[in-house]
Amino acid sequence: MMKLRNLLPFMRHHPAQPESDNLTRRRGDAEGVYSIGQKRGRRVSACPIDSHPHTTAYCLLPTASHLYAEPCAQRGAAMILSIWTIALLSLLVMSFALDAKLEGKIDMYVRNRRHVDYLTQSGIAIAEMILLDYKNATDTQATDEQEEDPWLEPKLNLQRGSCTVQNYAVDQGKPENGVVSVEITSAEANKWPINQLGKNDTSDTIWENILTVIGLPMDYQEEVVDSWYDWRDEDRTVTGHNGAEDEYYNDLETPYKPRNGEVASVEELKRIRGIREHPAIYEGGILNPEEKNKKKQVMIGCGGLKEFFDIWGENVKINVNSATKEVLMTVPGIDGDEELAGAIVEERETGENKARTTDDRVESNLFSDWNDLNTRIPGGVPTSAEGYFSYAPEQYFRIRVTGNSAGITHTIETVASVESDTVRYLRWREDP
Ligand SMILES: [Ca+2]
Repeated sequence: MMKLRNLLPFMRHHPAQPESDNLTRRRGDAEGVYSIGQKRGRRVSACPIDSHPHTTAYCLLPTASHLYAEPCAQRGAAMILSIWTIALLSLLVMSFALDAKLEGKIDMYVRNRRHVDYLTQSGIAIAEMILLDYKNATDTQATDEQEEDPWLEPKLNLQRGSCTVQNYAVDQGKPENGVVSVEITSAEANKWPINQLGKNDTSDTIWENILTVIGLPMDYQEEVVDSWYDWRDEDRTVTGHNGAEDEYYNDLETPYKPRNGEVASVEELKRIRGIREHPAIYEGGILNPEEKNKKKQVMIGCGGLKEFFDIWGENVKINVNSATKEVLMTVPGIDGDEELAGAIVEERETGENKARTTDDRVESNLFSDWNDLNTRIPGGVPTSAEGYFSYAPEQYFRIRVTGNSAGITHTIETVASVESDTVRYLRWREDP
């Protein structure tokens, strides 16, 4: 406003004396149009009688408004300058307002984001609380006690192999302040621990069962298994006729070294001989897509090898209470018996053959031990399978925590090892 006031004097132009003596009306010009004389060495046209001046000329008309004969060009320029100034000031004010609004939004986002971070940290705390105590939870706890321990149900579920806490409001009773979800799954014994399957008879059986269950023809099997043994073992001696050590991998178009040790991820299987040429063995899908005759194409089922191996776990065991039917089929002793594996899955879900107690206690349908398993499955389970079963998760778990507040979501995915009273994180990823 100050600037605007400063400009006003310019808008009120002080006229100079019209240089009428220097102006002559040109004969023959259009009516009312005058010309400035030659004093300044140039001709400039002026406005018609009934219109306002709009050129750089002086007004020459003897009307009331022209009595002072103001220099119209100068007055117009001042007007334009003032309009521009007002516009610029307005823009400045608007930009300040926008900045303030933006900063407000950023502040709000940072606050909400921090809030969601705290929520996910609370989720991790909930996960740890469940992990450190799930083994102590018993299905004989009365329903009254269940109300006292809000985490009893997830603890009991975790004994089965996994549990979920959905949309838990950390600020009790106020979900509008944000919710957190926690998923915990056993990271061992749901699949075979790949690094423990070095060259031996048990590994031979498990590999054969897996390759048969996914539908890999016998012609391909030896190459895959022997190449795996060579990839895993520390020596450089080729196993059988179809194994692969340095010589094989050196001759590849892009050579690389075999691991000759423990793999860091199951995905490494894609690099070994026999599988690198046929990705479907790992991924599932058509083994030989180059075969145009569809009848001769071979389908690799059950999602391929990736669904049968994990890197976590020290024991060559499968959790009978949480593994999939397909994985149970690969246990030595079950040896691909789909009906038997199906019966195990059905019984652990329905508990149809489980002896019932008479009170209203929360009961699990899970198998508690070999005897329980063997007696509840019609016809029993082959004894040779006994040593390959576990009945509860032991040490490794995958945890996924998702916090959600004010439209902001934050996720933590981690693999944890639970040892007595400690949770140790082996992998930690945020917003994967
Ligand atoms: Ca080797």
